[in-house]
Amino acid sequence: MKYLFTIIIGGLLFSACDNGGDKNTRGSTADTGRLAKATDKPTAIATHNNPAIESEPVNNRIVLTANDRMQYSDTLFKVKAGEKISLKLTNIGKMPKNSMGHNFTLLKTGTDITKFASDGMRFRDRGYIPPAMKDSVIAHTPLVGPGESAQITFVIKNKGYYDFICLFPNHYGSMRGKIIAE
Ligand SMILES: [Cu+2]
Repeated sequence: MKYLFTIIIGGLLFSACDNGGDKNTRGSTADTGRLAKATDKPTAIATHNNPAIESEPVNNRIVLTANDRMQYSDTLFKVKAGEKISLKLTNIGKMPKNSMGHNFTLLKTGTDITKFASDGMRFRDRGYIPPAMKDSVIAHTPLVGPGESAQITFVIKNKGYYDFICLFPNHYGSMRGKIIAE
């Protein structure tokens, strides 16, 4: 079923962008491999009558893996706002950390993802988080190399749609997803 969700979301992203969205960035969606233009607009999947979103279970324990093909294992999570969320990210790849490290970075609604990720590339020693935009981060893990895991806990105070990305340089095009807090 997750594949189906991703395909539906990918399709929505694609059509949302065709109507004048951000045409500057594009990447392959994580699971389908089809090309989709990236957007930082929350409207991309913010359709409350979308059956994929409706049927996604609410779970504040997130388990995520990342692989050598720049993919997360899942790109849509639904959580309860105002309650503790635990997230475990495991890098199941084999490539060295300095060429294929991964992290999870959850951003506040309205953050310019393209600017955040491209500015962040210059700040390797800060985990690729651009200092001028660090207030846009709700939570993040450190970068994890092959076989490594990182576990964090955080709270999303307000209901809404939130983007998460991998901050390793040039990964955010395909390594991105949504957390819906309700
Ligand atoms: Cu990555």
